[in-house]
Amino acid sequence: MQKRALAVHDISCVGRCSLTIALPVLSAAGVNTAVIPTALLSTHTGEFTGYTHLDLSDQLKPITDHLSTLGQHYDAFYSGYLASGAQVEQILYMLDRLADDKTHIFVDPAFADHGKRYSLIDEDMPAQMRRLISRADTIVPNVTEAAFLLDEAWQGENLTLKTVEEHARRLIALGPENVVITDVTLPDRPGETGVCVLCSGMEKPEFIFGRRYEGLFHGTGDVFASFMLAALMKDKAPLEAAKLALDFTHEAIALTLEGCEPLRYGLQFERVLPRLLSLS
Ligand code: PXL
Repeated sequence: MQKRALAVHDISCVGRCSLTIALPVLSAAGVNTAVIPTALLSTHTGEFTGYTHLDLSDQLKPITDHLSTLGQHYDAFYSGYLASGAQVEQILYMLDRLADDKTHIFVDPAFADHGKRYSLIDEDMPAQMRRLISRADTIVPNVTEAAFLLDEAWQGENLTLKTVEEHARRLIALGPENVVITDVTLPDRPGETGVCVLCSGMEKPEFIFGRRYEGLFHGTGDVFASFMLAALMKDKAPLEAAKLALDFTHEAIALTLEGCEPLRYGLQFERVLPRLLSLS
């Protein structure tokens, strides 16, 4: 039977991120994907200025209440960028009404990168997001978000394997079954970047590394997360899904660098979708 997902992120009109990635990627995986937009922006907030921003918080409860009358089962609930920490309360409300015990709750915290919260994100977000990840099956924070979620300082270029392992263990203790920490770059592995995967039942976290590409690639976390959820919806185990997602994301970065579009417009993930279409 065709799987169904509900993707809850912002819509940024231009500059691939959030729903403009989640929707095509999940669709290419054959997943029927419904959306609830958390905010409407003209562009994402990295490397663009003058963007518009409409917080859609007042729409979330009425949309949830209406959708809950339809009685549909969602195989995945996928949350990403939220307009504010306060919106977490409404996401928890959505989970109570639209998810059931067979729904895979996949949370991309999507609020910070490179040691800093995104421009519009309030200070309350990490504490609120901690409530949401405790309800999740899978979380995919980057190294910055992992540190914020644990109330730890960002280690930047001094990050060690041991710290990432410890963060993964402390995050899994908060409730999720699978923790994937992305954007792991270590001083003793120059030229490489990767992810740390810890699933319940694994004795220790596993690291997967690939080539590091120099540059600021906007929306990379969203591309990785969407490919990982797509692979999970194709019944791949979490570790295999993370490996596939990393591979697809690295290919999208390489193809983007071959093109001549400015990097702020995001990764040319569309060029990798044929591979996802043929993934059995
Ligand atoms: O890619 C994460 C993201 C999503 N949505 C908006 C953003 C960002 C990162 O900057 O600004 C609006």
